[in-house]
Amino acid sequence: MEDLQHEVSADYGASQIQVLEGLEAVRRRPGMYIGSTDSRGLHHLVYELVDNSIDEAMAGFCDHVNIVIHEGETVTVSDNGRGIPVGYHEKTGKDALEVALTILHAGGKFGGGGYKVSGGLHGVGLSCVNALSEDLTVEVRRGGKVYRQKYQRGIPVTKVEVVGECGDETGTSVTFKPDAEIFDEVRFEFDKLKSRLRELAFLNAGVRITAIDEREQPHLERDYCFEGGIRSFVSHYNKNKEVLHQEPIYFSAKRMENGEETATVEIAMQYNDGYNEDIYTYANNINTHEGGAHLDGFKQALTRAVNDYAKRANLFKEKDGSLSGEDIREGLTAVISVKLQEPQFEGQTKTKLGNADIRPLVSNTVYKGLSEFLDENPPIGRMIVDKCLMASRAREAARKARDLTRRKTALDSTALPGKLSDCTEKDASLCEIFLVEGDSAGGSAKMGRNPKYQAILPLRGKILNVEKARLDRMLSSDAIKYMITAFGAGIDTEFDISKLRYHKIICMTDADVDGSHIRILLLTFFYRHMRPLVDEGYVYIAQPPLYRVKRGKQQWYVYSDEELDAKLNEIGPDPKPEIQRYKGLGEMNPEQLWETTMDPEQRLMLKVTVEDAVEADRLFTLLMGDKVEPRREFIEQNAKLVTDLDI
Ligand code: 0RA
Repeated sequence: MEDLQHEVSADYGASQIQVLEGLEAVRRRPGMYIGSTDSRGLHHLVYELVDNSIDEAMAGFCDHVNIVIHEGETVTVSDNGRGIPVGYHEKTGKDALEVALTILHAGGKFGGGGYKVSGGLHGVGLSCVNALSEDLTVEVRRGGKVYRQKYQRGIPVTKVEVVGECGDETGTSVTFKPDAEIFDEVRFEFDKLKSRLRELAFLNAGVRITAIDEREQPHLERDYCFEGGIRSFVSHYNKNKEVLHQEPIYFSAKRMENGEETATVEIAMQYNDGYNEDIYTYANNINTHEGGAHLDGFKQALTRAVNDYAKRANLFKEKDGSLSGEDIREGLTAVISVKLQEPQFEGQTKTKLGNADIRPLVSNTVYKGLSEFLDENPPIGRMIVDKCLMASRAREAARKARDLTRRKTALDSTALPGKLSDCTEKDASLCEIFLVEGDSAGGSAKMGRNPKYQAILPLRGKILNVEKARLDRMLSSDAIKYMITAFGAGIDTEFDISKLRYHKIICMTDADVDGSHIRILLLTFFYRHMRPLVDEGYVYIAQPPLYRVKRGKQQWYVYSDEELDAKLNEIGPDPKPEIQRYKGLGEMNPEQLWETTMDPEQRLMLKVTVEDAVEADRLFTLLMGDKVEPRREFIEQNAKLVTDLDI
């Protein structure tokens, strides 16, 4: 008896040490587990928990996930799934619940099949969030009882306790407070969470995802549930566009092996009357920005199905030959979502799906489904083929126009735009170019800059609606031509980032409505026509200060209203400081512009992410598209933003 007990506790000791080592590893190198400790990493904590609940939903046991941001920056994620198992866990001698919350890689160990964690962490999510939280409480409803356990920085501070009864309700709820020792700043952004939650609701048809921000009075609430799943997603993307057919076309298939479902694919697609190709691909709810096997399968099948149909239906004229994939994808919005057991993420940013066997599954599904759809809906089929033929002719015309501009610049190799004040440094990795709104700010920037590595290109007037314009017309916009020649890397399919002359492209616009308009235009242009700039993180947004606070000889620049309040508090009311609000860059003299916005030692800049560019693109369509109603709605809904910016 004596011996046995000794053995048990020795065993317990060993597993306890393992746990502490595991948690310590996460706390020492949080970046390895959640990417970073900035705002992005902070929000990642919420996504990790939501992903666990979504996994439970994907396994078919959960249809509601709720997220609450409480006062004091604590967050609760709860679901109505089966509840994390509780009770004695043989191997460790602890409660299974404690194991799930403290042992890395515990997630999958309970088996249960289905698709493993949708996030990138493969089951380490719960314990990572736990390790990185000052306080965490988990509550499980299961078998008629409510169980609770509390932790601090991953270490249990209570046992698993029964704290109530719940009838036949089941579910899991986790409340955590991120550790201020770990994160740069603990401040959740409801807007940031909202877009990911909505995306997850689109990707998991029928799952209701609700979110509440209790820090605001009245509380902000969102409720996302889409019975149409990715069909609704496609409709959402096309909301402000004229569509060629009312309902998105939808296909799905499952792969079964030995009676077990091992993969599913879903595709929704809809043409609009624009010229862009918008294909969003996902694997296990993760946006595969770099594409991969599912995208390849889709493109191949789409090209074959449309060409075969056009031949079958006699829609080609002799001279047409066949349609290229690019022509067929013009004006197409599609969402491809695959779920598979062991996703392989490859590529530079680990967002390219590697699983080759998913390619034929997608391509067979699309070929078969689309061929049937086109045969059964001849008017739509004809419309699609007509549009593709038009794209093909326009592409030919654009190619000719582009040849022309290329020849012009090739003949005259110093043909940098006269407006450009270039820098002297030749090593592109050290060079920056400021795209400055207006000639007067351009003048200040030119005088204030460091001419060795900072170039200035003033942009005047409207940049042109890149959404509607084809390449041939776009090239008639001076601003666009100047940017293309100044950057030196070409455009569209011929864009060659190795030729780029500046590794920082910095948008410097005023903090008002026009400024944000121009910024949206620029980002949309880069996203549409110089995509690698965005992917490689070469695009930045300058952050000029909003105010200058001055007292006697001392002065401070502040970049937001919150910062202004803080500064005024800090320096006190006596003697009364002088506050200047900058309405535009033009109000700053060259020295001020340098000090506050351009000097690499002092300035604040935002790096543009693909998500920012996608959002800019969406806003752009809204502001520039043909539809008037959504534009009015946007301006109404953002009246506060507009007035805030335009005092
Ligand atoms: C493994 C097994 C079972 C449930 C879960 C994991 C589970 C984990 C989380 C995390 C957040 N919400 C969750 N919901 C469920 C249950 C196995 C069974 O009951 O047979």
